[in-house]
Amino acid sequence: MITVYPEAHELHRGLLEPDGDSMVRSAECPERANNVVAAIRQAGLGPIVAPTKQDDRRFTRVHSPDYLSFLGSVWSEWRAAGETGTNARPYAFVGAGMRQVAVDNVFGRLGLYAFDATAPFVAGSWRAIRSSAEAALTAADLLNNGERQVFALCRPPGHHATSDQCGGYCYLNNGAIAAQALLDDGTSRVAVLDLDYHHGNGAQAIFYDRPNALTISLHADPRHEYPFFAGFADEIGAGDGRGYNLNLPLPLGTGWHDYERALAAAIERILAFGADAVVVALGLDTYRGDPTTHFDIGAEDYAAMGALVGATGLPLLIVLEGGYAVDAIGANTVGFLRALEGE
Ligand code: OKP
Ligand code: ZN
Repeated sequence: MITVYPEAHELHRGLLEPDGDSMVRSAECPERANNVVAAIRQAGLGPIVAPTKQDDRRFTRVHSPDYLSFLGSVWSEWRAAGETGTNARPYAFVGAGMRQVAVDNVFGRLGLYAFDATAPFVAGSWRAIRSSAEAALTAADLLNNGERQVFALCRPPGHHATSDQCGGYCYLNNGAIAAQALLDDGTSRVAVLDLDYHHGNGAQAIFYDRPNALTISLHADPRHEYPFFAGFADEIGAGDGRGYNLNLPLPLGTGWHDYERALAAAIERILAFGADAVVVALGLDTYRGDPTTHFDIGAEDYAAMGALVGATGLPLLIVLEGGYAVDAIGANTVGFLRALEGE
């Protein structure tokens, strides 16, 4: 299997997040991707290639042009405003009854284009964000050229990003951008299967009214977990897309036995839909050793998970999402990927 690895991810470093009364190093750190690529190399999984440069127009198939331009300029706007902090981050958001309006102040712009405070920008963020999405697009092109399974080792992750907002460590929605590229280049029906611990609200929102993109997410119940305000079972799609979004919220503490049943139901739906390709948003934060989450999936279960997904026999584009047990993320990713091929 080919891995597309955006080494520019390392420029997105020194991220901070709130913890109690302090700001601490973010769980979303460069070591995550470094450990995954090292494990893939060590396992001899296949070639590791760099992403190819991509045109903005492939991003604006999914994201608004003004949001894309914000991502590219926010760091210089931050510096031009005289801000000296290493992390540009909003403190104000558009609340109910307020106006979603373009303003000039950089904090206003940060608040307009973010739905939470966990997607900060540092000096090198934009190059990393772009490169991560380019990895997903390169993987889509490889799939279009006849590869059956391709892994986009994306960092930063993407599945929380909507058409015009960042949040939850995500900026460009790598998986949705790849899914749209597949549709644009000849795939009739694409499924996005989100296996991250957290709900894939981004692809859900982006494809909510579309019947040619089936979005499915298995995740911790939003009544107890981030992102809290999306991911409930009654979100089924709207308009022409009604029936083409499936949320499978699971209780905290869910182990492989129950996860497997939900995954089997998801796969059944994908096959009934008649998907021509599947984008898998692979989060390794379902792991029981993950310091930030509360599922009970063991290291050995990732092979079973990969085998189930691989048994669809469909072309697969896997994008990396979360996973914060830094020492285990490499082995767990390789366990999943290896099993996909039926090894
Ligand atoms: C991203 B992905 C602050 C914790 C913030 C944000 C969770 C983002 C998950 N102390 N947690 O889906 O893995
Ligand atoms: Zn997650």
